[in-house]
Amino acid sequence: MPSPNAESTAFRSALEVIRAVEPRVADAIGAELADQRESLKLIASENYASPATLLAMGNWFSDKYAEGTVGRRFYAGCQNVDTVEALAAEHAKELFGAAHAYVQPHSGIDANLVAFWAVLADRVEAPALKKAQVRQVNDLTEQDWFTLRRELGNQRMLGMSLDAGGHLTHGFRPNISGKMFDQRSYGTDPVTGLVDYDKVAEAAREFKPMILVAGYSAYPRKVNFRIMREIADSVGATFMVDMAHFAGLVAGKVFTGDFDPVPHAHIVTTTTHKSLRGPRGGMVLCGPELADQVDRGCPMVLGGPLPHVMAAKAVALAEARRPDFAGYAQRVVDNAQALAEGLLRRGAKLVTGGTDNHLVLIDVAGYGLTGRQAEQALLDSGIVTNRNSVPQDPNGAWYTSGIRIGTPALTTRGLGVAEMDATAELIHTVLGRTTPGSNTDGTPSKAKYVLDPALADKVSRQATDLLSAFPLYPSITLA
Ligand code: DSN
Repeated sequence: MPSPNAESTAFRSALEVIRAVEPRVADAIGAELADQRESLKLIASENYASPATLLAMGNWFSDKYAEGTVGRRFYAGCQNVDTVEALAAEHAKELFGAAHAYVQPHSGIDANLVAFWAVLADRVEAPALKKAQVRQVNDLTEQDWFTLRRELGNQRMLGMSLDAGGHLTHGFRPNISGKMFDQRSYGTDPVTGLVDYDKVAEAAREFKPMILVAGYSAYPRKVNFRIMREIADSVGATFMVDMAHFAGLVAGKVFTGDFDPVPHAHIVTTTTHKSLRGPRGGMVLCGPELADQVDRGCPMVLGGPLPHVMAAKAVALAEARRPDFAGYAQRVVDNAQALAEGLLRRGAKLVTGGTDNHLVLIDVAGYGLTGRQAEQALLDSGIVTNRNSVPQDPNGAWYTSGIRIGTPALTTRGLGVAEMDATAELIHTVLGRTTPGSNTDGTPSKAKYVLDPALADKVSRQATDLLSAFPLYPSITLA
């Protein structure tokens, strides 16, 4: 344990030094801590990294270029970067039981791109790949992309549809993955909201993808990766899992057996900052057969690695290997289930009727609202969430009909199932008392809403009261 005042001293000193150069930055950093302390953070993809993780990012590693891999760099003087990159990879391998870990990706999108190119490089004939690689990606027109896809053999990717909870990077057109691959999606059962493995198998048989992707950012249930691997094998697909959202539940051994992606997938990607509670960044895990291709991520796909973030990954992964991380991971799920039960008891409509992971998706059409109206009304009331599509969403991806809420951040803060019931009450109160607004010409608006400001203030105060027993970073005082 650090000495009692070490964390406060570290952050206070850092701010003092920053303030001497650009006081507005120091003020904004302080204000961010204050805002995070005061709000009920229910964004399913956010968390609170430890002081040690945060501090590991603010140092001289930021100044170092280190293209290449451990012991094989394109720059001299990388011995200390080698130390932290090797440590992060070692912790990741031990934590997840993976043969290989590549810890350089700067984000989840980067990790997925590294994985896609590794699979393409492994499976596409070398001349086609070489031809495809000679272009400057930034200059490509739609026609160029069409040609490039053709040169790559029109490789196919099958992933979960966006409105069922899949992610943009799983082959959708606004993302580069949708330009690299011909994409098709599998959805969820219209009645249960659950993945229908028979339908996935049917889609795989028809479409014959090169890559079958599992993983989600808004699906509130477990996925059976053993079955998904069998489907992939039956059509000769590479099975990839993007576990960005639930990596903390895998690390904490809440998702085991068929629900642990690592033993079942050929390649697994993740971010490190969501339920895993590390610094912002990404990571790829794989077996020895894809390791060499994955390690070419930089410069194939990535810019120079961020050694300061790899240092923080090493710290956070070391924390996740401690016994108490399993307790945190279990509480994340217990809390999500308590929140879901609290909402259901009060009459909310939830996609799939509940959760068995860290997130809950409220279908706010049950309150007569769009996701955008609900998100803003909750924000006015001190509750930070994000709007999200629901399956077959009639309001599209901008207005949406859903609110996604998640428990990793509040769980890290120490809130438990009793506070989740209180949180459900606050959410239900706000949504139940918000009504859709109108445009100036009297037509119904999908964005405007009516909420009594006095009620929003009251709920805000209740949220602050709820949080007051669970101070965020209690060891740190900045003033
Ligand atoms: N933006 C992340 C999320 O909120 O789920 C996924 O990329």
